Amino acid sequence: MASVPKPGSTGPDPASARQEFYRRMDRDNLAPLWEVLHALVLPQPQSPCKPGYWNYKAIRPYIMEAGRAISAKEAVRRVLILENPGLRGQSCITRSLYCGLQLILPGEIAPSHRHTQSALRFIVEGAGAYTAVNGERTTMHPGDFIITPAWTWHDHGNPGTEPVVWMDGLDIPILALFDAQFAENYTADVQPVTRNEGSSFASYGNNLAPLDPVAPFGKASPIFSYPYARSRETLAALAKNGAPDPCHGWKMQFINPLSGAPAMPTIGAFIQLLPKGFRSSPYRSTDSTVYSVAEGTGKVKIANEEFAFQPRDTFVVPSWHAASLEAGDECVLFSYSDRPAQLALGLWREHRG
Ligand code: GTQ
Repeated sequence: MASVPKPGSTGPDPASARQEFYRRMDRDNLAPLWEVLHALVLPQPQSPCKPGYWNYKAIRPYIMEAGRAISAKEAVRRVLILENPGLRGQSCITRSLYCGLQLILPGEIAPSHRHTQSALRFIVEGAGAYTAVNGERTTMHPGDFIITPAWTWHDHGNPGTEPVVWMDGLDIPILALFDAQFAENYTADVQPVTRNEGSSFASYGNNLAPLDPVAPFGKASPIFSYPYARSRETLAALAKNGAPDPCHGWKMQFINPLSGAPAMPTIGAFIQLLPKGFRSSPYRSTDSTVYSVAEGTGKVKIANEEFAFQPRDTFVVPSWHAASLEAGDECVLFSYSDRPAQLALGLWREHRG
């Protein structure tokens, strides 16, 4: 039956006429916004990133098996990637961040390279391995927070007697988003040591700075190791003074002492103490956050999911998911997120309660 074309339509059947219109423009790499607008501009975050939890006891056998399957040198970095259950196959734990657990066995080295991605290490198990950053080595202990600023030469080695496992956090998806990746290998597997261990910390890590401080790593902190002993002592002192924050307990961020800014420009890192029996108020923020449990047992509720955690476990809280923490005994949690990047762009939001 012939019908009078309606205003704005191009034929008798508006729906099929539109489909035909879309097919024609599709050949010229065009698409109609009105078909996808609702999915492009959302009233609030609707991340495909899901809550995730990795029990260290359960996954440790795979990490040790990786130690038998390939050498650190052959692998370059012998790492099991923690993939977000909602983002499988994309090598990421959130949409903006990568997370992996790296193993280095006694006597091994992981060869020197540099890249424009920034990296952090949080030591999960074992001591005695080192990471070298632009000519200075730092020895790893459980709970240490170590950074590898963008474009710094870095290699890892284990002259000690026990396997060492650490969490790697990198901004790989951010660099991919901007198509701004560069990387190169050093001319030797192990870079030369040019400064004594502890020199960076002596220059910048004791509330003192040289009279003409240079920023050796640009926007990133000139301290590349933040020892756990210091962080832990600070948290213990804070907990003797005043009440814990209802959402976070006592929570601090790792900073660049030259600027007061976060230790790296794209990735923020935090450490918090929850007193025994603490139950937090729900909290949400736009920075999806990865947690590693340094001490204590407890529970985290993320939207409708609940996970019990113990030391060395990892969990991830996606953007704008309400999270509540419950401490069985006293807990120390390390965490990292893309908060500095969001803050720099004026995007970061939080909501308490
Ligand atoms: O140590 O340089 O987990 O380049 C992934 C990529 C670690 C590293 C990772 C890397 C590194």
